Amino acid sequence: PQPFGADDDIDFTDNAEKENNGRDCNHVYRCFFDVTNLSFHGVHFIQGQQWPPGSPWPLPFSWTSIEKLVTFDPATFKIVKNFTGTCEPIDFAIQKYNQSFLFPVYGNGNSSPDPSLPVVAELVVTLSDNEQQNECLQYPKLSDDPETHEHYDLGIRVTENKAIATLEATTVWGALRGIETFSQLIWPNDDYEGKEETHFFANITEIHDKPRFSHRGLMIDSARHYLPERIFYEILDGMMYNKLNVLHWHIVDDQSFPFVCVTFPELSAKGAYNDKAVYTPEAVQRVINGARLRGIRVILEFDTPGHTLGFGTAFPELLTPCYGNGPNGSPDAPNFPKYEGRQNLDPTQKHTYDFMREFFTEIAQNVSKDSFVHVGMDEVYMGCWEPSHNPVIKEFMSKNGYTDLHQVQEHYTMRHVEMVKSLGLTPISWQDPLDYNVNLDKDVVIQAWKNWGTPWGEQFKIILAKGYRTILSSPWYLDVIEYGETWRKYYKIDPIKSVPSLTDEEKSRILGGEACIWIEYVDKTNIIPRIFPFVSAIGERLWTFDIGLDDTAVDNARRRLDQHRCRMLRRGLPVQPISMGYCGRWET
Ligand code: CP6
Repeated sequence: PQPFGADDDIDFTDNAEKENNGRDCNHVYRCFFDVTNLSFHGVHFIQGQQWPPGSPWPLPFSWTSIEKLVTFDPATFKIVKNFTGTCEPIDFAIQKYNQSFLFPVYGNGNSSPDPSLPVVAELVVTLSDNEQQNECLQYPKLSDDPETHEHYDLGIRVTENKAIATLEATTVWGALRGIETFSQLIWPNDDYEGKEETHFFANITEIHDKPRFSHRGLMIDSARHYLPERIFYEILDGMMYNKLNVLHWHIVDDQSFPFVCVTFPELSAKGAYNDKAVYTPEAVQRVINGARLRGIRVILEFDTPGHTLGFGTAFPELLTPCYGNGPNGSPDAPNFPKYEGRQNLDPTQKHTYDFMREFFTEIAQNVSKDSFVHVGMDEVYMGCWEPSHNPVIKEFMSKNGYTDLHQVQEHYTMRHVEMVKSLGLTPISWQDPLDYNVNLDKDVVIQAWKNWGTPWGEQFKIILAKGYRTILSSPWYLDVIEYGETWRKYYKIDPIKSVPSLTDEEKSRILGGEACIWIEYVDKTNIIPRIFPFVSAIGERLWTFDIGLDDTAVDNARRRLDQHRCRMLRRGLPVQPISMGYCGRWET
C-alpha cells in the first residue's frame, strides 16, 4: 500500500525498518521520519528524498521539525485569538479550519489523542502589532514590506510535558498564511486495514516564514464561458491553500460581457450569454469580500482597445468599422462577421474616451477595492486599423501627423492610461504596448505574457530594462496542456534565475507572477483540475526562497506536492493527480 500516492517505487515499511535500525516504531510514519543533516534554511530533508507526512507546501523560509511528536484531541482542539473583538479574516479562518477540516475521517471513523503523547489543546494566534488589527476591516493590498506583510512565526513546542502551539504574525494576512501552514503539519496514523481508530500527530516544529514575491496571482477569464459564482470560492480556497494572494479577474472579452455595469446596464443585458450568466454588483462584491477573508486581492481587468466585441454588442458605435475590402469596400472583419465588421474601440472619436471615462468612474468609485486595475491593451487587431483599407483611420493619422499605425495604438493607450490614473487607480497592462514602443508612464505595471519568437526571458529582461515594475506570466499558461508531468516545467521557471543578467535594481521591480487560465476550452466542469495542482508549483516558486531549477529540485518537491494534492482533494477540491498512486484509505 502507498499511503500518499505516487510512490510506486517505494515500500514505506521496508524503508522504515532499514532506516530506523530497529528503533521503537509505533507508527509507520514515525519510524520513517528519519531526519538527516541536510538542511535548507533550517529545513531538514529526509533521507532518500522522502518527505514526512505533515510537510508544508509551499516550503517555508525556515522550517525545523524534529522526530518528537505531539497529538491532538479532535473533539476539543481549537484555534483561538489572543485578543478580543472580531477580526473577520481570522474568525473566518477559525470557522473554516474546523474539526473536520483539520482532522478528516480515516480508519474506522473514530479518532482520539494518542495516550502516550502530550496533547496540543489549541493554536493561539497573536498579532504582534496591535495596530494591525485595523487591517481586519480592510482589503489586502500590494505589500510595501514583505518582511512583515505576510510574515509569521509558528511553533509547536513541549515544555514540562505540556504541549503548546503558537502563531505570531505582524498582520492579519500573515496570520492567515500561518494558519494554513499549521493545518498542513497535522497528519494521521495511516491504518491500511481501516480498522483502527485514528490518532492525529504533529512533529515538534519551528517555522519562520515570509514570501519571496509580494504578487502571487492567478488570472481567470470569465468571458469565454460563464463561471458560476460558487466556482470563484473554490478557486479562492485553493489559492489560499497555496498562499496565492491575487485573483486577476479577466471578467469580460469578445465573447461575452457578464459584468453588470450600473451606468450602462445594456452592456450585460445584451452582451452576456444569457440573463442568468451575469455578475451583478452584489455578486462582484461578494467575490471580492470572499477573497479579502482569504487574504487575496481582486484586480479586475477591462481589456481595451482590443478584445472589446463584448462592449460592442450593446454599443457597436464604440468599435472601429473595418474595411476589409479596401477603402470603398464594405466594412468587413474576417473573424467576426456577426459584428458587421467592427473591431477594436474606435480611437478616432471623442465619444469612445467619454464612454470609457464614465465606465471606469463606476469601477473606481463603486466596484474595485484594489488600487490597481488591469487595462488589457493586448492583441489589438491591426488589420482593422490598416490605413490603406480604412479611410477613417487614414484621415486620423494624417490629421495627427502619424506615419506608423502603432502611433494610433499609442494615442489610445496614453489617453486611456492617463484617464484611469486620474480616477486614482494604478493601471496594469499586458506587455503589448511596450512591444510597439509605446512610451507608457513608468508607474504602469507590465504583465509579460508572450512565450514565442524571442525567448520569454529575453522579453522579460527588455521590459525590466525599460524601467517598469513587472509581473511574469509568459511561461505559466495553464490552458496549454500536454502529456506528462507538466507541473515540472512550471516549477523549473524562476522570474529571476531564468532571466539573463538582471541587475539588483531590475530584480527589485519584479513584483511576482501570475498563472493564467484562459477558458476557450475550459468551463465550470474542468476549471478546478486545470488550475490545481499546477498553480501549486508556481505558488511555491513565488513564495519560497532559493529553490533550485534542476531535476533534483523538482524530484525533491514531487512527493511533497503529491501529499499536498491529496490534502486539497480531502478538502473537497477535484485536484488532478501528478502521477500514479492513491491518497490513502480515506479516498475509498
Ligand atoms: N484573450 C485575451 C486571450 C489571450 C490574450 N488576451 C491569449 C493569447 C494567447 C494564448 C492564450 C491566451 N485568449 N484577452 C493574451 C493576453 Cl496562447
